[in-house]
Amino acid sequence: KEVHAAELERTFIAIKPDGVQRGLISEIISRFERKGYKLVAIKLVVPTKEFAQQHYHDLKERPFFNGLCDFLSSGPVLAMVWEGEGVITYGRKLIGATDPQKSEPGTIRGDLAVIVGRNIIHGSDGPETAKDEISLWFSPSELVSYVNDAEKWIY
Ligand code: FUP
Repeated sequence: KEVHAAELERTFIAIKPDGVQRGLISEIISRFERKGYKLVAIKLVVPTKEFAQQHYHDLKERPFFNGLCDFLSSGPVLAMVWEGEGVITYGRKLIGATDPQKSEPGTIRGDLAVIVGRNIIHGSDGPETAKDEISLWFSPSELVSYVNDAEKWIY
C-alpha cells in the first residue's frame, strides 16, 4: 500500500524537564522510532511560565495548574512532532495513563515514572489539540517533510 506523506497524521510529543534531566531522551525517542513513526520536528527549549500556561490552557481551572506550569517551565523540554498512521492515539498508548501508578508496564510512564506530577512526557490527546500544540510550539518552517526509505517496509 502506498501512503503519501500528506495523508499521514502528526502529533505533538514533549519530554518534560524531569525526563530530560533523568537522561531519558534517547530511551523515549527510540520507542517512537522503533514503532515506525517518523520524527518531523525537534528542538530543546526552556518554556516561559506564560508559554506553559498557554500550552496547558485547558487545565487552567484545575488545582494543580500553577504547579504544573512552574514545573514545565523549570528547565529544558524536548519538543517534537511525530508522524505516522494513528500516531495521535497510538502515541498516547506508548505513553500510558496520566498517573504512572496506573500506567501499564511496557508504557513509557509505566516503565519510567512514579508520580503524576513527574510523568516525564506529554502527548496530544486528539486531532484538534495536536494541530493547536504543533502550531504553538513550532513554526511551519520547522516541520520537515522527507521520504524515509524504511516507510515502504512499514506501510
Ligand atoms: P495527559 O494528557 O496524560 O498529560 O494528562 P492531563 O492533560 O490530564 O494532565 C496534564 C498534566 O497535568 C499531567 F501530565 C500531569 C499533571 N496532572 C497533575 O499534576 N495532577 C493531576 O491530578 C492530573 C494531571
